[in-house]
Formats: sequence, structure tokens, C-alpha cells
Amino acid sequence: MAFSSDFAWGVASASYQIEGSPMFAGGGSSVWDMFCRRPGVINDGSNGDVACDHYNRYEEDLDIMASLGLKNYRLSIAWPRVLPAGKGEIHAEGLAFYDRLIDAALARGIDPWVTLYHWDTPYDLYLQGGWLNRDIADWFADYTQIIVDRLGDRVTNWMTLNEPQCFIGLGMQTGLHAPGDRLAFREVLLAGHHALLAHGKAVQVIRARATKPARIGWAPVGAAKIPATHSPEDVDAARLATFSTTTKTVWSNSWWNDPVFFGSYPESDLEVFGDDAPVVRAGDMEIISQPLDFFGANIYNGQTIRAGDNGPEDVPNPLGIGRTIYTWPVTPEALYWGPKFFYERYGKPIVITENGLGLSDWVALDGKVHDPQRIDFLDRYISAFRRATDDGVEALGYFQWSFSDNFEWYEGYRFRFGLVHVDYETQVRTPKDSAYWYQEVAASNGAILKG
Ligand code: GCO
Repeated sequence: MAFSSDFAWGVASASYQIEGSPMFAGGGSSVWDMFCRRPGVINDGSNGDVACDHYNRYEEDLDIMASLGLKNYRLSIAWPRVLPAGKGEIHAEGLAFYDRLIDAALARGIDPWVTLYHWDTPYDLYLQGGWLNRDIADWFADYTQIIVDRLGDRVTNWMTLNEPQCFIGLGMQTGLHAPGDRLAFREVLLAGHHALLAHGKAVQVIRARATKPARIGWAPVGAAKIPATHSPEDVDAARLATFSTTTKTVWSNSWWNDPVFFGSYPESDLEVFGDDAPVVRAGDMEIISQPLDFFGANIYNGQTIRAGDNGPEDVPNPLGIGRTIYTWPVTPEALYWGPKFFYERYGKPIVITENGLGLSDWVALDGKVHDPQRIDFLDRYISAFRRATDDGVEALGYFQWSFSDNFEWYEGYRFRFGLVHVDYETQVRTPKDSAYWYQEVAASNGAILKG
């Protein structure tokens, strides 16, 4: 079986992880700029000041992409590059950068998939409450309008927010990510509600103002659950675990996606969250549940689940299971069951907006970067995704995270996720073996996969 003939093979990136900070190019700073300046929060003491210097080297990066035959590029826009204070005055040069970037991609036959927000909240807005301030939904809508008015004649594919679970949960509950807050669950969920409102308002703006017909989705974490066996009991248990939670956590898929696709928070989560759940004002859910064209999901691994006496139970991973540098377990079936369950429940075509792995790659004596584990990992995962499509899941695309090595948040530059190696001392790019392999996967529409 095969992927559809118009299946989008792509690579993904995010502004703060590759561009270099806007604050050195006339723009504003973001919560990540400020967070990285706190001692001890980034494991190698680094920051995104320069990163891959993509702001200055985007043409070279797009040339490499084109030379690898890659036709789809998921990128994000740095809000403070365009609006240094998050609202008000536009930084013309910052906006012009994205104009050039989109044109340069299109000129090389690369279709840009634009994410409006991949975590770089303008610091000035944080000082006004950030995601805790309900007004942020309007600030985000105004920012979106500026972007869509400028790029909406050329961009087809849009994503609003990347991983609300992370920028709300890791950013505001555990403090591992910027802005590094540790708030009560009630405040966390309130901020999450505002993020959902921002999403909905942004969708309204794109629909109203894009002159090129738009396809719109978002890119939440897809917390995948894998049934321990194919028995109906285990499959039901995994499905239930995918769409409910028994603890006060932000990692519930349905908490974020039910409002977006159904216009309501899930009853079972509401019971667990109790008084911590946000007050939903009249009209909120109508805004949040704007029709979307695809379900984007970032999936890296999955938790195995079995039917237990008192509901779904986590099954421990086998001893010695393969693990990536993050110690995330290698669980390719996540890319079968995740898409399958999401498609079943929400009925929207699936785009894997991120999948990949971090390793510690280096340039070998022969000048090349050999990363057989990445090739094996990706083959297993993409093959599992293909099996999901064989079993009826409608799939529009797959985006490998990431095009190049980059700033991996609190791990800094130690963890390399790229198909292209970056030497941060010299900014020299070297496509890894996996880049050439992925080129063949895309060119053959998956036919060379072995998994
Ligand atoms: C995320 C982000 C990416 C990460 C990638 C690897 O999932 O955290 O969307 O920015 O770099 O997932 O951790």
C-alpha cells in the first residue's frame, strides 16, 4: 500500500530554535530570551541568541532543502520579530524577513507550512500577564492579522499554536520551559483556556483575510497510547486512556482537542479537574471550535496500555528498550495508534506535524555524518503511519523534526534532532546520511521503507 499521491513529505523547524533572537535585529525579546538568562535553567548554559543563524542563512538552508528534494517546510514566525512589544508598532524589517523567506521557499518549489506560534511569547506581553491575561486572545488575533495580510496571498497551510501542553504545562506549571513559572493548576488551566481562545480567534482571522484558500490546523502534542495486545479489551483501554485522564495533568489529549473540534471540555476531565477548571464564558466555545481542515499532531513516543481491573493501566517498557538521547522509548506503534485514535474521534485528516529523535551526532573522519539509528527509527515510525493509512486513516502529510540540528530548549545544543548537522562554531551545515535517505523516502512516496 502507499501514501496518497499528493501526500506532503516535509521537515519542520521553529523560529527561536534556529533563527537567532529578534532582539539583535531590531525586534523584541521573548520569554525564551529572558528565561535562558536565568542561571541553571538550560543544561548546557546556552541560549537562542544565535542558534543556527537562520535569519541570515535562510537561503543556504532552503538551498539544502531543495537539493534534498524536500517540498514542504513547516516553519514558525517569531511574534516579537514582527511586533517587538507584542502589539502596536510593527517592526517592518522583521515582517519583511518572513516575506522574503516565503518567497525564497516558493521560488525553490518548497511549500511553506506556517505555524503562527511556537512559544516565543513577546516578553512585554508576559509582563502584562501573558497567557493569564484574557486579552492575549485579541493580541494574538491582531498579530495573526498582520501576518495573514502580508503572507496570506502565498501561504496555503497554516497552524495556529504549537503544543499548548508544553508552553502552558512545562512553561507555567513545572517551570521547565519559559517563562519558567510554577503556578497552581487552576491558573494553568485558565491560561490554557486563553490559549484555546487565541487559537479560535486566529482561525477566524485566517479564514476572513487570507486571499489564497487556506488549510488550517494546529499542532498539539499527540500523547499516543499503544494497546498491549490487539484484544478488544486492550484496544478499548488504550482508546480510553488516549481521551481521558485520572489525574490533574495537562497531558490529556481530549482536554485540548475536544473544545477545538467539539466545542466543549470533556466531561470526564471536568470531573477530575473539579474547581480548577476554567469558567467558560458565553460564546467562548463558539470561538474556540472554528472548523479546521486537519488534525496536526506531534508524536515522538507512546505509552503502552492494558485493560486492568479498574480501567486502563500503564504497562512498563521492556527492560533495555531502545531509547533516544532524551531517554524517550523507541515505540514506533505510536505512529499507528495515535493517528488511528485521533482520526476515529475527530474525523479530520491527520498531519504528523513533528516526529523524529535526538541523538548525539558528530562529523566523522570521512567528513560525513553517519546516523543509522535515525534512519532505522524513522523507517519504523513512518512505516507504522503508513499502516494506519492502509487501515483507513486519512493522512495529508508527515513532517520530520527537524530539518537541522537546533536549540533544543532546556537541553540547549546537546541534543541533535536534525537531518542536517550544524557546527555551531562555524555554522557549517552537513547533511547526515538520514537526509539522503529521507530524500529517497520522499521521492519514492514511501516505497523504499522497510518497516
Ligand atoms: C516540542 C517542539 C519542538 C522540539 C521537538 C523535540 O515538541 O517540544 O515542538 O520544538 O524541539 O519536539 O523535543
